[in-house]
Amino acid sequence: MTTDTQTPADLREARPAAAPAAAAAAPAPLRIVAVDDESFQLKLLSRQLESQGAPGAELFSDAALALRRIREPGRAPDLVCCDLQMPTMDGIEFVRHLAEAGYRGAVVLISGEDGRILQTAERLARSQGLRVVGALPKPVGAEHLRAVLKAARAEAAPAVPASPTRKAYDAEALREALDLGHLVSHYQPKVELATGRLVGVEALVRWQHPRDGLVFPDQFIATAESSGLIDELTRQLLGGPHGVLAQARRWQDEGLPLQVAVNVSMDNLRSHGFANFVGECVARAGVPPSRLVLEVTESRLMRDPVVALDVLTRLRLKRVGLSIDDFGTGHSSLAQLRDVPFDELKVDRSFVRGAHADPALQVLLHSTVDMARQLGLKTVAEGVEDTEDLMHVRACGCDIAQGYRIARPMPAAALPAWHARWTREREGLWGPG
Ligand code: G
Ligand code: G
Ligand code: MN
Repeated sequence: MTTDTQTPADLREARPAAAPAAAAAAPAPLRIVAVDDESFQLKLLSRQLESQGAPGAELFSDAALALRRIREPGRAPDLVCCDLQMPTMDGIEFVRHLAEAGYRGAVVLISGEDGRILQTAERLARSQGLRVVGALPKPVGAEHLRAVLKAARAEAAPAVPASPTRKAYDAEALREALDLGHLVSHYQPKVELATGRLVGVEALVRWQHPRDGLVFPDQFIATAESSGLIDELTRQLLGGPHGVLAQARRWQDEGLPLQVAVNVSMDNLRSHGFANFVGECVARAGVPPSRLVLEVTESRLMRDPVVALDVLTRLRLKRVGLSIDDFGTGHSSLAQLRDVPFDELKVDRSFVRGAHADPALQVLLHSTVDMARQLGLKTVAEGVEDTEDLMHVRACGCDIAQGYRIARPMPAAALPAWHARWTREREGLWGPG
């Protein structure tokens, strides 16, 4: 019915904002600004850049002067390299000013400090919207620098205008979408790390907007919560004729008994009726209750923790799975683990991505998995984006993995073709069997 049914699933899930910049035809010379209080280091860096095909960097030993240069209208550089340890204005402060100035180019952080500081600085810069293409320890290696320049060139290439269709939708539009059945679930596979086998999916809501195309939940879930529509949204997605449980039943009939996970909002847990509703839906679908997992994030302050706890505990008594989502981000706290009878823990993707190369993340991941095991919880690593991370979460003893390396969320109809491809790929990664 809608126009995007012809679009391949993978393209549909490639969000506008995440679309990679088109490859530049002929690489234009990069305009580079480098900042370091030590002039020797500056010259060294400048020479290294030159030998990597990026000559003519403008060098500043004073961060304030560099900022003034960067702010010059119409002359923004493509790449800013900055040292963290500087006496008058340190790199953290410099980066904050860069973000405030609306600088849109690439950033490279350089430091002789220990790796944790560099990584924290990198996260800090990213969280302010800067495009960090590298964080390099001193002395800067040629290999590192080459990779960083490549990334900076990709960033500098004429980009697709950022996220053309991002906007927030009001309650009225959402109400209509619910009535018209425009909200659908896409499904992201979850694979068992011991074998690589597909064991479940997470349902993620999408709005098939007749005019704007595929709209993602960050553009309407908050509205659904604040306008009281979240209950109806969840009920429709879970128990509706095209809902997640009906789909679980279809998979079961096809010999694929997949566990289905559904995200619930704290607002769903404010009425005692929710546990009964879920119980009825599961019974009507004709799947065992343990086939369903509800993922809970404490996205807002629990308004009535007693009711939420009552609902969650009754769901567990009915054998519905409960998962603590985005674990480690502060929304999900140890107190919740203490109080709620969860049986699955989803490690937030910020502890997963790049963990194979980050000793601090490794410690956090290992100890989270260890704690979960002692509490009898399964662990799911979210946000597994590359093979290194996949192998790393497997080595860490996580039970299940989910992420773009395995598959992006997709319509149910696309799952069989993906599954066939994955079965072949799995042999390569896990061996036959
Ligand atoms: O792909 P992604 O953009 O789907 O999801 C973004 C966020 O939206 C995630 O944090 C996810 O938990 C949340 N989300 C996705 N689907 C639903 C849903 O059906 N209900 C609720 N409450 N949140 C959802
Ligand atoms: O908060 P929750 O865990 O429900 O959110 C799931 C979100 O994570 C969805 O928006 C989903 O599209 C997204 N997601 C799934 N896999 C990956 C991944 O490998 N990398 C990133 N960056 N996001 C992912
Ligand atoms: Mn989730």
